[in-house]
Formats: sequence, C-alpha cells, structure tokens
Amino acid sequence: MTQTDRIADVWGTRTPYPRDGVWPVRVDSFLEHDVDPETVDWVQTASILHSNGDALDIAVKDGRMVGVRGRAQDRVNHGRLGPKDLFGWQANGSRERLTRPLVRRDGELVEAGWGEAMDRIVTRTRELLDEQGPSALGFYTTGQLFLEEYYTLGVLAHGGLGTNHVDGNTRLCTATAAAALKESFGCDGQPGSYTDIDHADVIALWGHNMAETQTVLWMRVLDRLAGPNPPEVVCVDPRPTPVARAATVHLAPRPGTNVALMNGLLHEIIRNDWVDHTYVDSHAVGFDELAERVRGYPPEKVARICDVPEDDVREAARILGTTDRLLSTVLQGFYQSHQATAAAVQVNNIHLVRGMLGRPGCGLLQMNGQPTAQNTREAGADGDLPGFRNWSNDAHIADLAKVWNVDPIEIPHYSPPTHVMKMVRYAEEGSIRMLWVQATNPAVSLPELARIRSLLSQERLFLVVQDIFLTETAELADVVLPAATWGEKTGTFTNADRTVHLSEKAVDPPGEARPDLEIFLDYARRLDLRDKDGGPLVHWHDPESAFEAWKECSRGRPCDYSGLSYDALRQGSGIQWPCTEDSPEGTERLYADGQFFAAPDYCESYGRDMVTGAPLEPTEYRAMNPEGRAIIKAAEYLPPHELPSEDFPLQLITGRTVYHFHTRTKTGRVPQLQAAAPDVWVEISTADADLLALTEGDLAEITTPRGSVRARVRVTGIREGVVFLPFHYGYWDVGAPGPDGAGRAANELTITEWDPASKQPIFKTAAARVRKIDGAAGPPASAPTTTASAPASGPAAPTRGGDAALADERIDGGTR
Ligand SMILES: Nc1nc2c(c(=O)[nH]1)N[C@H]1C(S)=C(S)[C@@H](COP(=O)(O)OP(=O)(O)OC[C@H]3O[C@@H](n4cnc5c(=O)[nH]c(N)nc54)[C@H](O)[C@@H]3O)O[C@H]1N2
Ligand SMILES: Nc1nc2c(c(=O)[nH]1)N[C@H]1C(S)=C(S)[C@@H](COP(=O)(O)OP(=O)(O)OC[C@H]3O[C@@H](n4cnc5c(=O)[nH]c(N)nc54)[C@H](O)[C@@H]3O)O[C@H]1N2
Ligand SMILES: [Mo]
Repeated sequence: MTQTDRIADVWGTRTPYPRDGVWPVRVDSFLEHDVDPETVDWVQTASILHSNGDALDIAVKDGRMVGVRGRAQDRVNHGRLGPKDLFGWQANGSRERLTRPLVRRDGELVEAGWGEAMDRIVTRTRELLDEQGPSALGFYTTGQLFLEEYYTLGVLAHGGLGTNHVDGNTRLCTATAAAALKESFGCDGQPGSYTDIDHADVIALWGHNMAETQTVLWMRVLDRLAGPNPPEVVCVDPRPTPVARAATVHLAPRPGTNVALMNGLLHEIIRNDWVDHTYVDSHAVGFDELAERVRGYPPEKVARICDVPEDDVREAARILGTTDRLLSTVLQGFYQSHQATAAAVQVNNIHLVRGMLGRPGCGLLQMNGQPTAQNTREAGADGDLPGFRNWSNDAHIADLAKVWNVDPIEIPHYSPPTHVMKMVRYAEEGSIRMLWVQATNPAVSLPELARIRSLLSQERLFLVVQDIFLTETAELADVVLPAATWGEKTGTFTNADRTVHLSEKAVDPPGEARPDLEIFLDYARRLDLRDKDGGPLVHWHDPESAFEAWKECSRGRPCDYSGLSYDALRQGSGIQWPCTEDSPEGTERLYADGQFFAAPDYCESYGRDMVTGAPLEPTEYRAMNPEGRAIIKAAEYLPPHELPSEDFPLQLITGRTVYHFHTRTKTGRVPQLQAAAPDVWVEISTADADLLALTEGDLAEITTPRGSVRARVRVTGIREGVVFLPFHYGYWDVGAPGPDGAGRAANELTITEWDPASKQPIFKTAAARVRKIDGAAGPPASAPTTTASAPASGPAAPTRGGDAALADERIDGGTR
C-alpha cells in the first residue's frame, strides 16, 4: 500500500503491461482521516463526474459518506480512481445543499413545502395546456441523471404531454457523437471498447484531452506506454495537453480547421492505397465520392489552412495508414465547432476505409462527456426517441406507441424534437412559456450569457429549476426543487463504451430533497397522465420497476437491455449493452461481423446534409443504402463563422481542467479540488504574450463581440494566435459580474451558433482580443501546473495537494 498526493500526481503509480496483456489491478481509495476501512459499509456505484464509468464503492459510517474505493473487479477501471472520483463525493455533504423547495413570492425566492411547489408547477402546466397546448412547455434536462429518470421524463413529456420541446445539455456535450454515429452507421452506439487500449498499436485522440477529462482511461494508455511494445499516439489539439506531450505526432491546428486536416489525412491514406478494399467493397457505400473529394486536400494545402508542418501531416497519415490496430477517441475539440459532425465523420471514415472496426485494438469511440449522457440519448430525453427509434419512420412511432399504449398521433413526430438552442429562442420569443430545467446550469454553460440571463429572467417565462444547489440558474427560477443525487438514490447509467453500472443508494438525502425520479413520478401522478385504456401512463413506482419498463422499450433495438437486471449488475462489474437472454454477458464490440444497424427499416436516422443540416428523405436513404451498409460521407472544409480580424486578432477556445467539473457546483465545494484551481485564468502563447507585453500573473481582459472577461495570465505552449479560458468559473461563489461589466465566465464571450447537423453549439472558436489591465501585475496565475496549463517558463508554484490529498494505492501483482 502506498500513499500518493493525487492532486500533485494526477494519474498515480504506473503499472506497465504489454500489448494483449491484462491491465493490472490498482485499487485507489480515499477515506476521511481516522476512519478504519474495516468499520464501514461499502455501497456499490460508479463515478458521475465524467463519462468514463469508473466503478467504486462508497464508504458509509453512521449514515454518512466517509470515503470511496475503486472496484478491482470492474472492467472499466480495475480499481483506479481519478482526482474527482477520489475527492468529489465530499460535495454531497456540503452545508449549501438545497433542502427545501423554494417558490418566488413578491419577487423573492422563499422556502415552501413540496405540496405548494408541485402545485404551482402543475397549475401552470394545466393553464398553458388549455391556453396554448403542449408547445408552451419545454424540458431541458441533462447528462447527469439516471436512465430510469430519463425514461420517465421521455414518456411523460413525449407520450403524456405531447410536447416536442425536450432536450438535454447533452446537446452542448456530445450531440455530435450521436450525430456522427448516425451519419456513418445509421445509428447511435459506440463501436469500440475500452479494452481496445490493451490491443492497439496506434491510439489517435482527436480534440480529446483524455489525460484531464477521462483520467482513468488515460492511466490505461500510460500503462501501455510504459510497457513493452507501446502504442504510438497521435494527438490533434492546439494546446500542449498531457496527451500532446505523450504523442508520437502532435498536430496543433488552427481552431476550426479539423475537416481540412482530416481530408488531408484521408488524402494521404487513399493516395498511398492504405485502403482495405475488401472491407470497403463488402461493408460500405460512398467510397468513390470520398476519394474524389479528398483529392483536393494535398498535405501542402492542408498545412497552409491548419498552419501545421506539412511533414507532420504525412507522418500522421503514415502512422494511421499502416497500422493494423487503430483506436480512435473523439471529443470536444471536434464536437464544439462549426463543422462538428463533418469532422467527426471523417474519423469514422478513416476506420471504415482501413477496415479498423470490430476487432481487438480496432476501436472507435465517439466519446461522451457526461456520466449518463448515453442514457439521455437512449431513453429519448434529448431530442431522440427511446431505443434509438427513428422519428421519421412511421413504423417506429407505431411501435413506440404500442410500448406506451398510446395512440401514435399522441407522439409528436411532425419534425425532429426541438434542440435547446431553438428552445431558448422560443423562450426569448415567448412561445415556450414554461421551461423546466433539471441538473444543468444554463446561466453558466450556454453560449452568450448576457442573452441567456436576460431571457431566463423574463417575467412571462415560468422557470422551474431542479438542482442540488442554488445555482446561477436557480436564482432566476420561479420554483426551485431540491434534488437528491448520486449516493442518495438508486439507478443505472451507461458510460462511453456501453458499460452499464448500477448505482445504489448509500445515505439519505439532506432535508426534504427528493430523487429526481420521485419528482417526475409525482408530476405524472398529479397530472393524472393516462394511456389509451385509461390506465396510468407511467405505471412504475421506483427505480427497479422503471428499469424493467425500460428493458421492454429497448427490446429488439440496438441498445437492448433486456438481458440485464439489477441483480445481474450487483454481481460485481458493469455489463455492456446490447445484453439479451442470448448474450447475458453483454457485447464487447459492435459491428464485429461488419453488419450495421443501418438497414432502412431499422436505422435510427436517415442522415442529414452536413452543410445545411436538412434531414434526408426516407426514399433518398433507401436508394443510397438499400442493404444497410456503413456510409462513407465526404465533406468539404468551410472556414469558421467568426474569423480573426483587425479588432479581434486572436482565436478564443474554451474547455476544462482536470480538477473541476463544469460549473463547479460540486468540485468548487471540495477543498482539495478547489484549492488546486481556485480562480479563472487565461492561457496565451509566448509569442502573443510578448507582443501584448503580458507576463505570468498579469490581469488581462479578454473581449469578443459578445462581452469581456477578466483573468490572470498564464503563458503556456499553446499555439500562437490562440487563447484558452476554462469555462468552470461562474458567479455563485464570487457574486455577479462587476460594475465594469467584465465577467468571469467564459460563456460571456461565446457565440450563438451551432453545427448544422448535430446542433451542438460552437464553444471552441470565437474571434477575440486581449489587453493588459494597467497596473494590475499580481502573483502568478492560479492555473494548475500539472496539466495543459503548465507554464512555458516562469515563476508559477507547482500544484500540490499536500496531506489533505493523500490517497491510498494498492497494486495487486498483475491480475484482477
Ligand atoms: N476534469 C474534467 N473532466 C471532465 C469534465 C470536466 O468538466 N472536468 N467534463 C466531462 C464532459 S461533460 C465532457 S464533454 C468531457 C470533455 O472532454 P474534452 O473534450 O477532452 O475536454 P475540453 O477541454 O472541452 O476539450 C478538449 C480539447 O479540445 C481542444 N480544442 C479546442 N479547439 C480545437 C480545435 O479546433 N481542434 C482540435 N482538434 N482541438 C481543439 C482544446 O485545446 C482541449 O484541450 O470531459 C468530461 N470529463
Ligand atoms: N464555453 C464552454 N461552455 C461549455 C462547454 C465548454 O467546453 N466550453 N462544455 C459544454 C458541455 S460539454 C457540458 S456537458 C455543459 C455542462 O454544463 P452544465 O450542465 O450546466 O454544468 P454542471 O455544472 O454539470 O451542471 C449540472 C447541474 O446539476 C446539478 N446536479 C448534480 N447532480 C444532480 C442530481 O442528481 N439531480 C439534480 N436535479 N441536479 C443535480 C449540479 O448542482 C449543477 O448545477 O457545458 C457546456 N458548456
Ligand atoms: Mo459535456
């Protein structure tokens, strides 16, 4: 047993292993001081501070959480935990938790009983249904609740109320993952498995800072890199992330040029004939068009557009083109941009033209970000229909209506469900008049915050916020519902490689806080939602019965859960869907046999035009892909919407640091994590800093056409012309933006625009300028030194956690 400062040493001790070997077990744990692990109860769950699905047990003593320990037997983490997993649970016990409902009375939020709070919501719902109909009602949910909760919400909103305005913050997060999978494979569902890391010879990370955002997955990569026959790593990211530092080739393109780069790589792969023609001929359509399209992207041209060395493009293409085992992961550097789907689809294309799917080491992970985002999509709470049913296929609507026992016309499908950027537009215009926000904090996380704050504060909008803290969004609400959360309620969720975990209740929620599921069930009951025979529409009453209902809904669909049960999930480890009576152990890789979920009658989507976003007609799809093969879709590069100009000469990108989760409602209340990254900073290159006479610790103002933010300067190895702001810092702990109007939240600066196919907003390219605030030289920025924000040079104090961050590591010799 060793003790490690897991703030200073984010990834812990290496346990090297060879290709095709078994990743050794390392059990990480962190308990409150003086707690003897022999005297606690251990309750099974998995992490909800990212999409990795790290399995862990919560230590419970005297009805309180007192620590966590990784689950050695779990397929995802073999016992390991990241810093947020180790320390994050302490937020549950914060004194600032919401414990009673709040209602707005004479302009003020005041405490109320559940009866009064729910009564207000139900009364308003009924009034609006009478006056305007279901189009007055909008639901904006999350990627952080449980499967059972999303399914219940989907049923009551789509099937009961009949509104089409249901989306999740998954739209901001990984809508593009779903969209790219639908474009290429006709359906959502990650083809790959985390075990592909054990077998891969090349691992390519496309706009994904895995080291900071899926720390345990990165430990697996680091352990391969430290072992015999390590994989080569290709990294595409404008910042010097820990991934970039470990890479064989690091391409740091200009933000917003991913499609040009991908076309250049495909150009080289096709020109050198590194193509698996047998695979392509028997399993895909569209190759000729791709070959034609990428002919216009020779490396010299791509190097110019992306501003990367021409030889690096060739070298990356050679690595990708000559390996037999390629694993790719894709995330926000690709997803949060103007050609998000087009870029992510080109990663799929590399795997298709090279036949790198469905075999060990040949994985493709269009990653998720949030812990339960996969379930938002599966269960139909995010602008999809449950079970990956196709909203433009009448037979699928009829089938769903049968499962729900409602008339098909009760399920709105006249157009695709409304995406959140459109929902806020409708709220702004006044046609959405009640918006119910659950487990998301749009007043910090949506683009262009001045606009968002103003439209959420309108008198005519009835805003309901269901959260565990009084967030920036909750402060604007008419009714605030206090939720119970992870560790205080039971349910299941699914990670980015389709692994389903059960999360059991460990302790009681604080005060009168209630599980989100109970809140939805109560709402459905009060509205007396009925099926077509007059029975209750929502006929389940607790997590397990909700799960059983969901299993029936998923039966026969790609995300088939019918072979799973709470009991099976209690047996020790997560299980990957599809899981049926015939495959009770789950399914490691999709498409192992080159068969896709893409048949016209079965597929989730007929696809979209990636430039306009227009949905394809069923007849068009049938003509293009009658046999349901994979679809190779080419795309032309288009420049970003907002390019640097004389006034705004730089490009702003935004994103994450390892120690915080999103708007910090939880990690900001955890001492070890908050101390590691206490305040906002801005990353700038040495060359740009020189030009602007900025040095480490200077106070700078970052301005875009939307607003400005003040932050301390950190000079890093970020590419020239680009500045980076973490988006974690809102206002709950520091008060509203100052009188000078300059804020702290990165989204004061971002633009109201989205990718045409996935509708995911563009958080990663805006034209910006930076100036020094005179006379404000201060101490070094409080940015971490252990991460992508490491200083290029200069005086920053190393990030350490000290005694408070000592966690145990137990390495068990080589097997699990
Ligand atoms: N520590 C931590 N972990 C998390 C989260 C968290 O908040 N904190 N959130 C979780 C969630 S919900 C998500 S969605 C994931 C996100 O995980 P990531 O996608 O890994 O995180 P980001 O920092 O948003 O973006 C990744 C990288 O994109 C790069 N990038 C910016 N613009 C471009 C571009 O034009 N091209 C390319 N190729 N790269 C670009 C940035 O430099 C950044 O390093 O993390 C999950 N895990
Ligand atoms: N500029 C910029 N903006 C971004 C991004 C970026 O990279 N750059 N990334 C985007 C991405 S990928 C994401 S995922 C979003 C995240 O944005 P948000 O979803 O707004 O971020 P969170 O802080 O995770 O908000 C979740 C809320 O749910 C509450 N909560 C936690 N658990 C529970 C629960 O069990 N029940 C209930 N009812 N509430 C709960 C938390 O207190 C918190 O207020 O931000 C997006 N915005
Ligand atoms: Mo996300």
